[in-house]
Amino acid sequence: MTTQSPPQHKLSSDFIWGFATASFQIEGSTDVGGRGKSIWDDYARIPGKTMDGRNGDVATDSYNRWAEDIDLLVSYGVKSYRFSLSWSRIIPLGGRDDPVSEEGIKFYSDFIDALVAKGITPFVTLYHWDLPQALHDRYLGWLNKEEIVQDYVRYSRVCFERFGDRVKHWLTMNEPWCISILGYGRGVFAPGRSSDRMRSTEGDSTTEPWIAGHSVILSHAYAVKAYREEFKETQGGQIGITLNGDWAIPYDDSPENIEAAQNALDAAIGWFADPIYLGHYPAYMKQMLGDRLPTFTEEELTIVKASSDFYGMNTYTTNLCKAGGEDEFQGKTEYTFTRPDGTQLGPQAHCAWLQDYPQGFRDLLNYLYNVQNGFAVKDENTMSLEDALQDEPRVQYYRGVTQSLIDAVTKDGVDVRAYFAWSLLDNFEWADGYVTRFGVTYVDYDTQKRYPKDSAKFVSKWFKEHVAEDEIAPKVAEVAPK
Ligand code: GBH
Repeated sequence: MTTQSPPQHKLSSDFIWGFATASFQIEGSTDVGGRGKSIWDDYARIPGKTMDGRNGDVATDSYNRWAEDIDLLVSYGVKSYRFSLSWSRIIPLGGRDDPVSEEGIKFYSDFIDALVAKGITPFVTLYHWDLPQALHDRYLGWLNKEEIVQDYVRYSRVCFERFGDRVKHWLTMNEPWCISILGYGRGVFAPGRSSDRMRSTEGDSTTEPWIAGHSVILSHAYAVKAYREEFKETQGGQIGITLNGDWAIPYDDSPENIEAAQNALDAAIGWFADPIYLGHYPAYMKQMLGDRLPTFTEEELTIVKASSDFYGMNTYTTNLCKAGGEDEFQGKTEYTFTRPDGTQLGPQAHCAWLQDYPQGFRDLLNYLYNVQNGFAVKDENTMSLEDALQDEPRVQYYRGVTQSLIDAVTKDGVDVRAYFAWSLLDNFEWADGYVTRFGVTYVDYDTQKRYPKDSAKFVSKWFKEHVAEDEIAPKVAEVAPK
């Protein structure tokens, strides 16, 4: 019997797809199982920090309902699930000399076992923003390079030791730009430090974001070094990082706006991608920040360079870029969705920063690969359940994204290995509280009942149709004559 190679328009049979979540956004049960506090626990309780004044104490109750979440994943037919571990569940006080919580280990270990038993590949993020509060109290967390690198590497090592027999796909950090800029620059995410004294009593937005970012890069790189030296040979997994950034297009043809689009990419993506993949910070970052940009020693650079086995990218939208302004967090570039002729780039999401523009996804993919993204439907929080489940704008978003994905792979030859849609569930959307919903599954926060939306059906059907069957064991139906 001969096996047929998959049709040109399909993704290869080893293409990984699924949905993503993060520990603090779904688990709840923040004071259960010996968990220590994270920086989001109390931060979300401060009046004004979340849109609806609500916090992550319950979230989607996935600490108790994880078996139900796995049933959902099975019903969607996913190959993989991307989720994050809560550092303070595993090491309640976070530090390298602090005790490991066996209860925390058991929670994730049981969860991983259950995923694997269902044939779902765990894709594990070590850090998705929930720093142990004790590390912030002791030494200001990411602002203290010497301390945090050692504590992060020890935490990572515990995870490799305890879960690495079953977990073969590791992400060190989720979105260093968000950790640094939103936590230590704009001050809209925990720990909420900023020079803006309306927002925060502490912080210096002219230096701290880049100090924090530098610590994140080094922590990532030393954890990867530990994995490669101590675990990779026996466990055989892959490890990398997930950056975030949206595609940037010049507002018009003027040379300064063409340059602005490149500056925006350098300030959002190049800041982390260039050291990790090329071994240096982007020239524009040095030009913009001068000696406010920390420097790597020669030894550090050898560890940072090539410290990711793949390129992980979270991307949601595209910005039109105009030169000007003083916003260093965007590379002194102004973003807009309104074209010179007054039209909009695409349909508007619930959040101001997000419009649907699938061509930008394809263009970005032509640079990068291994991707996650998602869409928040406008006013989904206030509509009826019935209406929310018919989430046509999200379906349209994923229709565009999947078309761009397959075009990038089959027409442009981009080597994309995996795709995760954000998110499996509506969940605690950080500063937005529960107002903004990104899930393909609707969560009724009164009952915690889960309801698949049309977008879940769309995504799962699309990947089932567009990922080739395993060539080694083709299904009978495919080889039998009709
Ligand atoms: C993802 O980040 C997060 O990883 C995930 O936890 C979250 O639920 C999901 O987005 C949906 O938001 O206007 O200056 O505040 C996506 C990247 C970058 C998107 C920051 C929102 C807001 C910039 N995010 N951006 S600002």
